[in-house]
Amino acid sequence: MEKIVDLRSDTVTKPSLAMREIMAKAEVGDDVYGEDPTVRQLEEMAAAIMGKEAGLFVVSGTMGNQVALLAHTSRGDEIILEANAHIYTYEVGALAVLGGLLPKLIEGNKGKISPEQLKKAIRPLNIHFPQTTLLCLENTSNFGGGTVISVEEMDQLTDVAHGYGLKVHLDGARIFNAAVYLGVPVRELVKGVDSVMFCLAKGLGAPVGSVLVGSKEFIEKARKYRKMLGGGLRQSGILAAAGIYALENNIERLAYDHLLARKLAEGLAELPGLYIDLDTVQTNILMVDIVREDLNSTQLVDILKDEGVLSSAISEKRVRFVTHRDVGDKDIDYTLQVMSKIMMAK
Ligand code: TLP
Repeated sequence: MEKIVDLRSDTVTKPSLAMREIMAKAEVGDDVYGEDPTVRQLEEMAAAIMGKEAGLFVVSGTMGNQVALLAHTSRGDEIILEANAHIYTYEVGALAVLGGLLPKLIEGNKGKISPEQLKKAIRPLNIHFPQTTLLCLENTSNFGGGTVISVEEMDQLTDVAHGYGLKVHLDGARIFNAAVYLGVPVRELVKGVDSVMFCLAKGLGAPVGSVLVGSKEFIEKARKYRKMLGGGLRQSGILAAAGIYALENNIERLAYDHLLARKLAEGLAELPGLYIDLDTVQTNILMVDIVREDLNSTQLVDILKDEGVLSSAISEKRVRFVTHRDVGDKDIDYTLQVMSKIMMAK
């Protein structure tokens, strides 16, 4: 197999030569002693970009989200999430195992909940009830299909949550995709939330890492939880350097990933046996539903793999394609050609 087009996730991107060179030269120290200047630089840079007081470098999005939950809540609290939120569905039940938290799920529309739904989900004070203390948002929504929550919608939701005394954590794994789609500075989009986790190792192309940002007090607490979870790293400036490079060089290109996802979506929407809600194709994620009795997602993923195209089965009939900096226009043409061959065959 000479050709591989890997559309499983934007996590598969490999660091470029320029990024590797910067990593090799990074100034480092022991970060548990607070002595790694490159990690400190990344944390300060991330906080400034997001308009928050402080930042914390973590190894993964999952770790960033989970230390945020620990730092915001107490055991037995209830937290509100959209039903398909990554924090609930894809983080190995950590919110229950580590945090002792109860999830209150709201069925959203394309990954988004409304302020009215939120108001209804917040528990009133009552001796029998757990206390609702945190709202988690996800922008873009992964399982919503890369859908974006606008600045106005973010503001409305955070206003309601704060009005009831809740804190708000944003799973912003792909927040830069949202900001690029909306054409707004990312700090504008996250101004109402108390904490943001964003990933460097997805569309931004770094090999490892996420950053959690928030108030100084919150980040101090989170730093302690990160240590507890085994995330106190040593000469991690090597990794942080890749993150700095990614923030300086790789944000604007996300627009091209969005363009390619759109092209793929429009091409696939023409084929028989597939359904795509084109309204959801806003950023770099594309959810495709198979509307044919004789084909399920695992089979389609396997057939595609034989042709050198990698994708992910999300549910019985749903396949996910994600564009990123290691795929180009020709790869999308090839994918469309292969998909057309598969769907036309009978
Ligand atoms: N998402 C991965 C998989 O876990 C599904 C992917 O390929 O999309 N929040 C969101 C919204 C995410 O999409 C992810 C990863 C995470 C958090 C967790 O990040 P990592 O994988 O770094 O722990």
